[in-house]
Amino acid sequence: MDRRTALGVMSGFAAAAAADLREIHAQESTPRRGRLFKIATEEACSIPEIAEELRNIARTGWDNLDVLLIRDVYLRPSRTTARFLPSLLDIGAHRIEEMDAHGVDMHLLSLTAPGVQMFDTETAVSLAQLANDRLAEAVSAHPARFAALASFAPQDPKRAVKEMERAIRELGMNGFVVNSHTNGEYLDQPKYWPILEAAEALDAPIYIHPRAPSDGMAAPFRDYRMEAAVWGYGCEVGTHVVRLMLSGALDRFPKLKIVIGHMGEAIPFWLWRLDFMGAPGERRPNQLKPSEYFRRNFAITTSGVEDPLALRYCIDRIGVDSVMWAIDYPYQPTAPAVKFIETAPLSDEEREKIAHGNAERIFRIRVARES
Ligand code: 1DF
Ligand code: MN
Repeated sequence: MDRRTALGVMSGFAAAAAADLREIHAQESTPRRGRLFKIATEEACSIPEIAEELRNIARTGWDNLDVLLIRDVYLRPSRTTARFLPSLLDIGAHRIEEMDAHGVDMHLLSLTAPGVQMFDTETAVSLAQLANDRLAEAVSAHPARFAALASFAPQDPKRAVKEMERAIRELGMNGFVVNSHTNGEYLDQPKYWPILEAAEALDAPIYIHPRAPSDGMAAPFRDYRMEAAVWGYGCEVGTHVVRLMLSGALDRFPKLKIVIGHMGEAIPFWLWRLDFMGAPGERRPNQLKPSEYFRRNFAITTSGVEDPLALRYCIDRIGVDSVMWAIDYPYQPTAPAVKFIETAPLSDEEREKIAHGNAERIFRIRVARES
């Protein structure tokens, strides 16, 4: 019996004394009573066929920043990266054991960065389909534990739309993942609008997940491994989001929902200045203020930012209904992410929304809670 049911049953007793009610309210304001249901929303996985293609890319001399991490994970794993590939490839028993060990109810799975976006068009189209089929299989094998985002190949927007429709309508997937730029291009460009239009029409969110900065802004990120999660990923996705807002692309797709990780990739912190400098005017086509797009079209996840001050700031800035919990498995450890959502200074209502309620609504995840 979960807490809500328990309270419901209790409130049915006409004789419930005022003292008992005070007791219940006192419990409500303490951080934890019943178990917190948790849906982690940026959880990476892969399939052997894609790992093999990435290994091929790692063997080339391609001077692209993503190749650095691809080499570390797929070709020459180090002590710190060795566990990534086996964890990514497991979309079954071992992952669920790990979830159980930490009290994580569900993973919203997504194909790990850079997805299919570094492949030639034909390879990208067919591997996106294959990955979607495999993820859908994993979900139907464990519907209480997994939900999944679909991949598509932005390299071919027309076939991307076809795959997006198949993924939602036939495979029942929960939205899409795109790993930021594709060959240095961003989704605000009109050639990609069919993708934005399809996501809006399907009422399915696009998760813009990081990859390393595109070639055009790569140079300062080439030292100290700055291209990766330490700084480059956030600059890349933050830039993508600012482009979407200032281009006015979102004026055409007012209902489009975009999700970004890492506590909003610093965008919430920038909203005041973005509004001051980027308000509608003569310089650019946006009809709304950046903060208006951000509140209307975006939601964020906590993936890998376990900072209670940043969390409180984001809730106050963009509203608690737009914040979701994530681990970023297997790149980030599960235990601290769980501890964070269970102990962060939040009201009960905020905690329930961030831990699972918002994800259920935004990604249309149907949960099978055991009682
Ligand atoms: C890393 C981080 C790798 C994230 C990821 O996928 C990733 C990393 C290749 O630190 O190596 O998704 N992340 O989202 O922060
Ligand atoms: Mn990630």
